[in-house]
Amino acid sequence: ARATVYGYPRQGQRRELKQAVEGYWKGRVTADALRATAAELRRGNWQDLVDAGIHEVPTGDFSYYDHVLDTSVMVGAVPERHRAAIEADPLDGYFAMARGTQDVAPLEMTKWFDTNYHYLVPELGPDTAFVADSGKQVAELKEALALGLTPRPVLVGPITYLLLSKPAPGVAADFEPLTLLDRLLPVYAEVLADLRAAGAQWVQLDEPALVQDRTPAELNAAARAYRDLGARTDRPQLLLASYFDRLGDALPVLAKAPVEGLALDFTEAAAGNLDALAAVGGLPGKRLVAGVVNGRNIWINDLEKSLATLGTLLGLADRVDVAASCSLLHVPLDATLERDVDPQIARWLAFAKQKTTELVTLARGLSQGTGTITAELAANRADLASRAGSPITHDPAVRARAAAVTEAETRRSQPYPERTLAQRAHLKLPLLPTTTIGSFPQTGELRAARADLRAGRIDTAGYDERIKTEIQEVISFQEKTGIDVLVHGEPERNDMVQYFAEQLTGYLATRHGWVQSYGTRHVRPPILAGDISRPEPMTVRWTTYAQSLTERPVKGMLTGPVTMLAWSFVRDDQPLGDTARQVALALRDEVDDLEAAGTSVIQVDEPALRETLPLRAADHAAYLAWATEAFRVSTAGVRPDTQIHTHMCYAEFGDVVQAIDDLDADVISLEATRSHMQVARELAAHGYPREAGPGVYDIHSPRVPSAQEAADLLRTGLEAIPAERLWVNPDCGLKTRDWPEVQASLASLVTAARTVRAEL
Ligand code: THG
Ligand code: ZN
Repeated sequence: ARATVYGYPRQGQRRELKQAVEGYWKGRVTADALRATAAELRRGNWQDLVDAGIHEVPTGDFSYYDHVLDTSVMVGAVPERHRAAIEADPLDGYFAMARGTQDVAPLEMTKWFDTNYHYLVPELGPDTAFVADSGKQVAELKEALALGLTPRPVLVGPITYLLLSKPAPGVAADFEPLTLLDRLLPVYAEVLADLRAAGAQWVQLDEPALVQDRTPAELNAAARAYRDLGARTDRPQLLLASYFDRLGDALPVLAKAPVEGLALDFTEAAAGNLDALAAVGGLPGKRLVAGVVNGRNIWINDLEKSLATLGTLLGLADRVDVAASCSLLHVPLDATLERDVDPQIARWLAFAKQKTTELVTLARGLSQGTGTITAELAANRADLASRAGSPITHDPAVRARAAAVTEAETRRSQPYPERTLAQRAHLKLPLLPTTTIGSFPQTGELRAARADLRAGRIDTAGYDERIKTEIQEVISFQEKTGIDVLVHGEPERNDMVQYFAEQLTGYLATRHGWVQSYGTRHVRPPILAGDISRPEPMTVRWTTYAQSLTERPVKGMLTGPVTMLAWSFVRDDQPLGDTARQVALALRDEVDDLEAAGTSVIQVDEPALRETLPLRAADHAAYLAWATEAFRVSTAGVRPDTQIHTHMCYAEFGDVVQAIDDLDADVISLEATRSHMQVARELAAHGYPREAGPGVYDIHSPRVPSAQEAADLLRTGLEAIPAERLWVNPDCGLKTRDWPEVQASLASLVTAARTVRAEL
């Protein structure tokens, strides 16, 4: 048995790739310097892997921006509008597809399965003509060979590639990219032949789309694809990789495919794969790569448990290798860089480097006997015991409170029809009230103030003064513009999850724990390590300060429990629902404190509710039950006349409309501008009974909407939602926009609301 990985973080220890790519965009870094930085990062990663004892290293997993975009280039799926740019300069054309230019729109971006990584969606149509371009794959393979390594190129498989694609603009919406399979397979065959000619022994084809619910036709397509590719003689050995969930009905299909190896996820997320593999009689004659180390969380592995799983698997295949469940792209690079983390807790953490070491240890234990890893096993046992027995993971007060939550505490004291009357009497808002989602532009001065505070150039009092000045400006601007429900603008927050994580006991922040979100953008997810409690109020001070400046209601702004979990690394030693409930109770105290301090409108954002939906429909109901209950636990403690808002960012609500209803929020704001109020119609079709603010200002674009456009959107909204229940707001927060755009756009929004009010 040997250890291997499917992919590694690309950005470098100090995010060198981000600096180089963004420098190239700004003209400060030449193309040659960018290429040199990239080659050096790849070399460094391979060296780390080899030094750790990995035998076969991944190649082609590197990317300047996104590996799905790289696949589009590899198969020649370049949209018409980007073709000229690619022909003029392949690198600039590549970035044009990723980011757009003055004249052409980029590809759309969406989440890679249920991770926080975003890929660029291929655009295909009946006229798409694929052409093989194996240049990048072959070049990286040769780079690794020249270093004397044993490379295994990693490709997005053809089925996953097509299933992640969408109809190009102008192509019928019901066009199915999978119908292009016969055209795509020869292109993959050509790339495989090129890789073999260049010296590849094995190629990994990633097919994570097969862990989602698939129709028999889709499974047939997968069977056909691998019969075709498998039958070609001019190819390396093929390793078909799946991860993120169980394969289900796809498992027998892949087990029968004429390929030489299969990689399966054997972590808890994919429970069922082990039994299913045994049920099909294993993989006689094949190589099995066993993903026993979780590749997407940051906890140390239970080595003995993994060895037990691996021991079972030994009987089911010719050769068993050890891997992480998925690419290590989804975890930060190195836990030893986190010098601020309590040394006690640091022992529980494993980032990409530490996971690699775990894999090598497991492979040694499996092939040479556990006697060769006794020291590692003893240390691992001690670290696991330290975590299991720690007061950090077991706070009796938090546990007792979570266990004692009653059904009544998960429900508002009155139903919405009664609450809305009380809220109207209390808030006295006009019809079609205007509001914003919460954040205002995060200016250079604000970031500088935070940097000054961190560096000790200003003290807390000096920082607080800067925040107060900003809040005064934001409040006075909203009053002048004529907004009805104000916000304080969140100048004190860096990130909507990190800000709360820093103030909750049980959470820890990292300093270098960057994970790629999309392109050159990264997040540092906080680590939800223990039982969660709130030592003191987190937002009350700034909200009440803002309220003291105005007669109009100021909204309290919180991040909801589901989003707090979704954008963190969560503990794996208890059900997610239990963790969500602890966070919900901490937030409930904050909500109650805001109310007691005189806040009449409180918004609890849940942008991640939809994105955390499990990959398989069979798992949806259980997730939505705990997720919606956690939201209600956090918000249900308030009086009937206190108005609870929530906000979600993404446009596709189809599968969660009932869950949105189950949140029982009084008002929900949603992204709707680009889809021309589609969500308003979806909510209406569902019979959504409460208030909603489908956005009328697209904050993802620097474009300022006219009052006329915003009014037209409102009139469209009114066709679905009655005036008594319709709010007027932007699609999302304003923190990424500049002040001049925000001023002009909110003026349009208020004018539109006044115009349409006058028509009622
Ligand atoms: N917070 C957290 N997770 C998230 C989001 C968030 N995941 C999903 C979504 N929002 C991701 N979107 C972004 C948007 C912008 C950036 C990253 C992810 C970004 N990052 C800066 C960069 O890489 O330059 C770094 C920001 C920083 O210094 O903290 O711009 O909102 N937790
Ligand atoms: Zn949003």
